[in-house]
Amino acid sequence: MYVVTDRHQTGEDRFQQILQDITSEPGLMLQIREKDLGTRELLSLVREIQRVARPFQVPCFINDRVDLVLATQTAGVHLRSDSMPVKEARKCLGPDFFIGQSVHSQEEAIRSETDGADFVVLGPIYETPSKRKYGPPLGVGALRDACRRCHVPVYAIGGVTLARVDEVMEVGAYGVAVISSIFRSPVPREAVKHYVTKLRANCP
Ligand code: 3NM
Repeated sequence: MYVVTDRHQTGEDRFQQILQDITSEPGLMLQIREKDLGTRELLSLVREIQRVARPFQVPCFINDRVDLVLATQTAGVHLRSDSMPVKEARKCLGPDFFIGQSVHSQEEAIRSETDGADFVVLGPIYETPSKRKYGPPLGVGALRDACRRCHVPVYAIGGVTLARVDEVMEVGAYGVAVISSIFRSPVPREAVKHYVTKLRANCP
């Protein structure tokens, strides 16, 4: 269960509260994706999230910022498709950090794996108001093809709801990445719990 942050969907106070509530749920990993924050603000947010997440050993990834991963020693970086290339990020980070990457086609997924990404996040699989930039949804057929061809874990993102977990797992997804179904849930912790239960039920 890969939860991607977006404090604009909640407001600051509720955002902090949600992070505190969900990090104690087992099976979670977090991507800190607050693209509009300046370096210092982002650094303090990362440290704040680490303070909450570390006791529960929740792996944290920082969107795009290899430098902040090194500074804060989070689990790794989450690269965008237009971020520093995976190979360059690997040169900076070495073998001990994870590198995940967002990809928007099967070809990008394979390239990312070949370049050394540890996992990829493919989307948008479904229609999502959270991100229209990447055009129409790819659909589960594209997810199936990417999962067949990639050896690294492929997470499904974009409009993934609890009701769609079975479908994406059936076609071979390793897990799901979500924003709104957690940050817009009235009970985020329960939402995470339901996702993790459903994901575990789909594990071979
Ligand atoms: N990346 P929600 S879709 C951050 O396709 C993000 O790469 C996407 O939000 C991609 O869970 C997306 O609310 C938004 O649909 C996911």
